[in-house]
Parts: sequence; structure tokens; C-alpha cells
Amino acid sequence: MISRIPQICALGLASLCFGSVHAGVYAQQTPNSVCARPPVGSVVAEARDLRSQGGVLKVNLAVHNASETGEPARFCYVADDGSQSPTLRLRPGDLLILNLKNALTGSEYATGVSKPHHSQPSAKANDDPCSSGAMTLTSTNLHFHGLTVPPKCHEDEVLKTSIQPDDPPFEYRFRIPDDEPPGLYWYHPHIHGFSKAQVLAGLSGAMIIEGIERANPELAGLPERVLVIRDQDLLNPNAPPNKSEPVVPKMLIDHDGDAANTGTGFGKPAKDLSINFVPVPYPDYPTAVLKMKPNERQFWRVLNASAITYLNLEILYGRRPQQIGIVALDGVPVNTNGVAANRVLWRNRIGIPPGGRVEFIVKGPPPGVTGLFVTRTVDTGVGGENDPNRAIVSIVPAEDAPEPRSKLEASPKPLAPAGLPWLGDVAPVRTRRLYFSEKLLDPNDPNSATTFYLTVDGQVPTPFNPSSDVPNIIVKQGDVEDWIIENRSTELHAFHIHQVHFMLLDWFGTPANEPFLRDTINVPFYDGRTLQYPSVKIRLDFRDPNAVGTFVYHCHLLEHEDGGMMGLIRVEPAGDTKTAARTVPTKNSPRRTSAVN
Ligand SMILES: [Cu+2]
Repeated sequence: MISRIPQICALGLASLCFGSVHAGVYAQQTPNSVCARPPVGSVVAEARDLRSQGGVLKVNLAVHNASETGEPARFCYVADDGSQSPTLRLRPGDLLILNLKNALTGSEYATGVSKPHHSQPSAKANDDPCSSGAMTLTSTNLHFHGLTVPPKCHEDEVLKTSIQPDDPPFEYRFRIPDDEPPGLYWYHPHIHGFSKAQVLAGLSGAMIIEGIERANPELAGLPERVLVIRDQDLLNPNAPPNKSEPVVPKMLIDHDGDAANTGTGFGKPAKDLSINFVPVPYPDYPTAVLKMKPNERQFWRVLNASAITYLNLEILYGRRPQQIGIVALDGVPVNTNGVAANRVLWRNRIGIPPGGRVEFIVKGPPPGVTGLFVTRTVDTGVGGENDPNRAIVSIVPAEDAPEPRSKLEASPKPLAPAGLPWLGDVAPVRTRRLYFSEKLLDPNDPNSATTFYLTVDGQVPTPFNPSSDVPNIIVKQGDVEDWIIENRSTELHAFHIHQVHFMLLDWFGTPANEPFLRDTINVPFYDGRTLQYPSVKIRLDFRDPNAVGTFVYHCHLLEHEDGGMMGLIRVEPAGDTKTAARTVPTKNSPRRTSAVN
């Protein structure tokens, strides 16, 4: 069937089938005064850069929202100058002072977002944003994804910190650690039960720790671009797929009301994508436009700020995949292990889970060849959402293309080598096992509500309980641990842990021993056929004293996190011996509940 249609159309790249970047007849998101978004087919503009000066970056951000009938809800971060989701640029050692004003309006569910069925919003507990713990659609807070900043109020604490619309601006204030790896990080809200709704509506922004050219001389002098790929509710949910696509048999809706995985690479996606807020809507995927000087080398920093969409990125020139030179993943240069030979990983495709980042060298297309930046389909399992093939950006070569605003330093001073031994060379003090699982409310109805679990093996599977302070895992600062994370469900999950990075040792039975670090990793789904559940094995680094405190690990598909797929970890200070008791009950032990609380 596929061979009967043009090859590029068979890839689901409908925009190229039309040979056009114009939008079709379907709805396009139109600009509006609050949380305005660029029209479909726009040139990809860069977010405003806010740079630290004299070692300090002071930023005021207000969280606004808007929604028009029949259009997806829009939430946005607005800086003092009216710009949205600015890119925060700091150097290691710099102080960030970020005042966050919650200017959300409307009742909890009156902003075009349906009430999540997994979580019950909790009422505002008290007036102190540091201990409020209120979880509603109009509460908000910030997580600084990837940074090793302490999990303390006013720094990177998301369990209790909650800012309400009538609160005065809330101050985030912390220093970027001197040894924070240079790279791409990001900020987004983390209100349990409402993370998906707020991120899907647009609450996310990039954060750059400057100096990556100091870690990797290949980058010296390159112009850099920050590309934020977000997802959003479909602009044309009722449209049939583009006629160039082969007809796919399965067009089901999953329990979240999203298009279920067809397993074919085609069909209606669960969500639309946007790039720097330029929407690329189903069903025609009219691309955003990015101009580059022909053959120019640039450094692209790509963030998957999607709430639930996995990306599988590729660049095509003349329909052929191009080599991209990966220099950092999840904010950490790939040569952070100190091996010069690992400066650049040349690949022609890279998968990025929601929350993940990739930074790479790319060469512009030759004169006369319009390239495509695409995401290939991701098989999310029979229980997963549909992430089909689609183009995102047309890369247009043009001699007069404007240069990106930022350029990396031309003669950087090399970065000091890491102070600690490479994680891969450190023996773990223990191995833990965790597993993802899901339970249908009605086992006979695949569309009934689902509860999501991320369980430490031996403990009783329980959805994350925001009112419990009892950690599922206790670790001592200074330790290095191996975790085997299994997936007992039929859909893909993306494991993420706050505050620390990890190394991938083994992926689905294949040794990886990646010589670099991540903070988010896909855990393959169970297809009902393998003898064992699929798993990944990672080595986690708890050596940094900034990680001391209580924080979370969770699935970064935010509807799963909101639905309970999250656990609590406490990192005790080194030398503290009072670590025993207070962990959650196991299947074999009597439930220690009130006695230990
Ligand atoms: Cu998940």
C-alpha cells in the first residue's frame, strides 16, 4: 500500500507532498492579545534572551492565561517587556532572582482545560506559598529542570511550594552551582495534578548555562539557536487525515481522550506540535520556516517541552537524513567524562522524551535545497498515544538569512575538568528495583479511568500521595546507586528524577554504558510477548551536596505524573545516621502508617 504513494508522503510528511508551506483549509491559531501565538507557517522567531549581568540575573515573570471558545487554552510567562517565555541565560556561579507573579484568572476549570480525572485538587492549605501545597489549575510554581539546585523553597522545591493568583510576586533566588555543566535546561510549573494542563497550554521556557564552547572546542564561534518544541491540543480535532496518508485501520481514543497509537506512523496525533510557539497543526502539518545561510554550521539547542509527546528528530535534505553532531544531552556535554574523543556523537536521528534536550551541530542545506526538520513516529505501545511522522520546520537556504542573535565565544578558555571521578568508574553502593504499572478502573473497559504507579519493588503500589512526607527511597549524599526500572504497562514511559543526573547502563537488555549523562530516559513498553518485563538500568549520582533534601522522580509524560506515577526520595546529608524507619510499608511488612508519621 505504501509503495503506491510518493515516498515522502509515505513518511507522513504531508507538507512536502504539497510542496508548500502554506496552511490548508483547517483552523489556524490566530494571534490574540493575551498569550499571543504566531500564525501557522511563520518564521521561527527566537525567544527574548535575558542575560545575567555582573553575576546576577533579575527577572520578573507573570503567568497569564487566555482562551477563546473552540481553541486550546493558552497559558504564558510574560516578562516585563511583554515578551513570552524568555530564555534565561546565566553562567555557573551566577545568582538568579526570579519574581513569579501568578496572574491566572478564571475559576479552576473555566479556562478551556478539562478537569483531570486522576487527581482531586486540594484546597489552599494556608497563606504561605512555601507550605501551601494547594493544587489547582490556577496555582503555580516553578521547577528548574536539570539544575542541581537544592530542593528548598525559593529554590527548586515543587512538593509544597504553590503560588496563588492573589499572592504577591514570589521570589525564586539561588546561585547556579559553580560546577553546573554548561548546556540547555528549562523551567516549567510542577503542580501535581495540573502539570499537564499548564505545560500543554504553553508554560515552559529555556534556560541556558553559558559556556558549552568551553567544554567542547568544536563549538567555538558557532551561531546558536534555541528551539523549543511544545505540544498542544489539536487545532483541528475532527479533521480526517491528509489524503496523502495511507488509511490506517485503528483510530481509537485512549483513556485520556487522545488519539491512541496506531503503530503505523500515520493517523491523527494525540497532540499538535509547535516550535517556538509556531503551531504545526494536524492534518496537513504546514511547516514553520527557518532560514539559514547555505551550508552554514550552526549550533541548535532543542528542548522537548511537550507535555506528552515523544520526539524522534531527524533533518532531511533532498529527502536524505543528515548527520547531526550531538554535543550535549539533557544539559550535560557528552564529553563530560573527560574523554576528548567523545566530543561529538554523529547521528542521523535522535529520540527525545518529553522533558529531554539535545544540543547539536547542524550544517545548513546547500543552495536551492529546502530541508526539513521532522519528527519520526515513536511506537508508544498499544496503550500509548499516537506520535506519527510529521514535519515541523522547513529549512530554507538563503544568502540573506539573518544570523541567530547569539554566537558562542570564538576563543573560549577551556572548562576545568570535573571535580569528581566519572560516574561510570564509581562502584554503586546498592541496586534498587522500581517499576511502572497501570490499573484500569474497569479491567474490561480500556477507556475507563487509569491509575498510574511508579513503585519501588517490594512496596505496595500506591499513586503518589501529595499529602504524605514519607519517602519511598532514602539515599545518603555521596552515594552512587544503580536502579533497574521496569515497565509492566503496555505503553512507553519517560523516567525523570529531579536534582540529579544519571548514566544509562543498560536499555532493554542491551548494555549501553553511555559515556554521558541524562536526566530523562524512555523505558520501553511491555508487549505481552517477552518473558521478562522490559527495563532500563541507570547509575544515579547522589554525590552533589546540593541534592540533599526531599524531591521526586516520576514519569515525564505529565498526564501520568499527574495521575500518580511519581515517588518521593530523600537524600540524607552524608554522615547522618538517622535514616532507618520512615519508609513506606512493603507488601510483606505490616503497614507502618500513623505510627511513623
Ligand atoms: Cu508515563
